[in-house]
Amino acid sequence: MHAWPASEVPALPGKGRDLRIHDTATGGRVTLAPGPVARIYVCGITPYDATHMGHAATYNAFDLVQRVWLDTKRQVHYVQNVTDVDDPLLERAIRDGIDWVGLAERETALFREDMTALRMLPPQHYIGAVEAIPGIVPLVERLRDSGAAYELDGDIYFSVEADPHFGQVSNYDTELMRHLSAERGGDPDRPGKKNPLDPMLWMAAREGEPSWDGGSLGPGRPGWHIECVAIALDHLGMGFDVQGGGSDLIFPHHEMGASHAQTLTGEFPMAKAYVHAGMVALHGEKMSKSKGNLVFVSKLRRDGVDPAAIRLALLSHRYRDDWEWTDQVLDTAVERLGRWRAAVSRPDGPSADALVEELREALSDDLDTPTALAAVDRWAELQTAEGGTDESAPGLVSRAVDALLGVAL
Ligand code: 5CA
Ligand code: ZN
Repeated sequence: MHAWPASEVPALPGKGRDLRIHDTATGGRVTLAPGPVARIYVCGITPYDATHMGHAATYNAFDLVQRVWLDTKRQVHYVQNVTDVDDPLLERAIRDGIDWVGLAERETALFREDMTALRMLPPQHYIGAVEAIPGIVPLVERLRDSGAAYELDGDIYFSVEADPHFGQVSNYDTELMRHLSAERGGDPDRPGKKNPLDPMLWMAAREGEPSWDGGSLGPGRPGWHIECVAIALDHLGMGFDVQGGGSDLIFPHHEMGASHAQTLTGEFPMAKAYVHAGMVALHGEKMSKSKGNLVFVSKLRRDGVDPAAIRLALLSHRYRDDWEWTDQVLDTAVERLGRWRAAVSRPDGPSADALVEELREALSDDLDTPTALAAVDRWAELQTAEGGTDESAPGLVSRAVDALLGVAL
């Protein structure tokens, strides 16, 4: 699939700092020091509804990770998927009486537009589940042939016991795993499974549902976790730097994905850090397509809200925190954007060299965006109150805010 156009990332004077980020697997901070090419996989959307603020907040977090790396003069190799066939997508298409392929294409197109408007850097490889099927089939065959997977009435399940490191991404206890598995696409109560937690790798063709040639697996479609693993291993290989997504993907998705990859390769770990963004809520409940309590990026854009203000609203919260979307959050961002734009539109101002270093320090400190915004606020305040004589300062602030925060002033 094609991704979306990249906005330019201005180069800043000096050099950025290495990223210290919270890793779910170890429960602590890790300092990421990738080679010249940093590798990141971020789980993409299931395209059955438009991009909401929760999605945008999660993609914002991983966009910042890349901006920190780019500021250290590294290249970034970024891969993202689109879950363009899965139960919720098929269910929505049936509910609305529309073709599931058309639904996925329409919502993916809208997602690209939203990401472009928000100045999110595009992945180099943007891969749909459907187009990944030819690569998924041999992986499932290998797992089955090595005894790490088994058949149940034509479906193929992964055996979690095959991975000695199973459980080391989420560190959840069995009871919680079972509960979350039932809630998030698993089937812990299906009779005949070796372990209730075992996830499906290949679902045999069902009446009335799309299916593909699965070679020795028979016709069917892939499970959710193996989709991301096949794409990640194909384009990044093992031991990549960051596996990213929202905290609702910690279990089962990222736990199972890591186990699939580790069992397939015999290497550990799949990723150097498992990074998870908090959940954005609306009216006290997690924003989710299935609940329908949503604020869409595209709707705000249609209402004339500047995408830079939407982005500033996302940045006003620390990525790991759960937070609530309110009109106030957006109003504050609109007002802040106005102040910042007024401040950089003057021909000179107070020196911004220290501000660039403050931004770098804040972002490298587990993406501390509230501290970063406060630093720009202080420069803008000084500019308004006292001004300054540095002719390069307003331009440098614009470039730094663009390069490090993705906000065009
Ligand atoms: N296609 C799968 C991943 S392979 C999926 O989870 N799709 S999704 O459309 O449901 O979510 C896309 C991304 O947005 C995921 O990283 C998910 O964790 C994140 N996300 C979903 N809802 C929220 C929310 N309310 N707040 C923050 N992030 C969210
Ligand atoms: Zn995924």
